[in-house]
Amino acid sequence: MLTDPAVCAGFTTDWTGRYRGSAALVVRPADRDQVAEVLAVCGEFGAAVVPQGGNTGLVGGGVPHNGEVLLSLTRLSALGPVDSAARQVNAGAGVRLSALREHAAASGLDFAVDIAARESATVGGMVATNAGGLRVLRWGSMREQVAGVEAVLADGRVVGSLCGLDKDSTGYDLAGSLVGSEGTLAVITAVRLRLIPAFARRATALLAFGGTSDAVAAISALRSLPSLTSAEVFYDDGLRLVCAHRDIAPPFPVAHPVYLLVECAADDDPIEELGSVELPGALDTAIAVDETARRTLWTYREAHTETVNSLGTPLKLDVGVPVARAAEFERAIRAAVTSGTLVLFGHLAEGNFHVNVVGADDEERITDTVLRAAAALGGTISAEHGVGVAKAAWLNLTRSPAERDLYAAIKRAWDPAGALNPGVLIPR
Ligand code: 2HG
Ligand code: ZN
Repeated sequence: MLTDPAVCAGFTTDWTGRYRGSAALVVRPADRDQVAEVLAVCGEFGAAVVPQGGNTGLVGGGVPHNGEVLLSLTRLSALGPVDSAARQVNAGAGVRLSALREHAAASGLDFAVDIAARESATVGGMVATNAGGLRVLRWGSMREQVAGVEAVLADGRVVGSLCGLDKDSTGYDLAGSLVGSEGTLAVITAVRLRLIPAFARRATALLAFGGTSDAVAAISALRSLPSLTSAEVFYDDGLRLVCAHRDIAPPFPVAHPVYLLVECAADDDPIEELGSVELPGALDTAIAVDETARRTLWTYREAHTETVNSLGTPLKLDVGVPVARAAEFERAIRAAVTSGTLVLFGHLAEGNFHVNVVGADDEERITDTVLRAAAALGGTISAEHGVGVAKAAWLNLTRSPAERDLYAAIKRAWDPAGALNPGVLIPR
């Protein structure tokens, strides 16, 4: 248990510096039963609790805003043996994504979801936010990987199972309810996760286009490849900032408006099949021939987040639109953001844009406009980061009154006293 404000600061501030709260205390239990005891005691004293994993969240959903008890799950880092017959593994909520992937690799397997925050993000938080990341086009988000969840209710009772049955037709999907629940229903203590084959060969290329619609057309063509794993978009303005921040050379001698980073993974080298796809709109292509070149291509994309942070405290809006409407959305956003520095990038195959704005003098208006634009195109106000406190007030854009009534009823059923993560997902 930590109480020194200087020590607690690392738990009460988010990674961007936008959300700075305070905690009555930080509790770091070592296992599920200690989590249950902590919750039971907090219940007795009527103390609200904010669960936290690796504190890599970007929507203010994992930091205490009003002096709650901060429940850190990072010590729940046990990994069970890989069940190769079922291709599943049990992981404590505090297992870091990179540790999970290393553990799976020792058995010739891998975990499907990969995100840039892999060294710090924990699987409990990734399940709680239904994290997506860089390989969703092939294997889906966290929801698709979850075979079981164990969690503790606000009153200290333990629910869920880690048996990982692939077939179970016995009513409500309790584990599924916790995926994307953002710590508002129960505290996830362990998960059973599906694993995938670890492919030996990867081919990575950076393609340049004149516009987003050409990049979308390229994705349609590339989808004919069963090995296609990633299709990530960024733009020239963002690339220039990344190159300056990292002090690296740009990928091409001339600048292009749009870049698409594509990766294929297979048992046999997928480079030839990647090269065989006709991409009429492509203006330039850089293919990584070795691991160093592959890492460099990924740096252009993955260093966007740290580059944006280096400019100031960013406004971050993770939104999604149907991919066929991605170009329309991009145009609308560029027209709407008239102050500050706009940096757009994301996961184009899912129409998932990360709208980052630094130094704007009208953040509230930008937030409202961007979220409304996504909703108006049949999209979502959060594709993979969650709603948190950042977007709770805008949930009405994509959830009807009847659906929000259901949200409130579900919250009451799991957490009658409203002790878990108050203000997150469902506004206070
Ligand atoms: C990514 O795709 C993450 O790199 C972070 O989701 C996005 O920084 C962001 O806005
Ligand atoms: Zn992302």
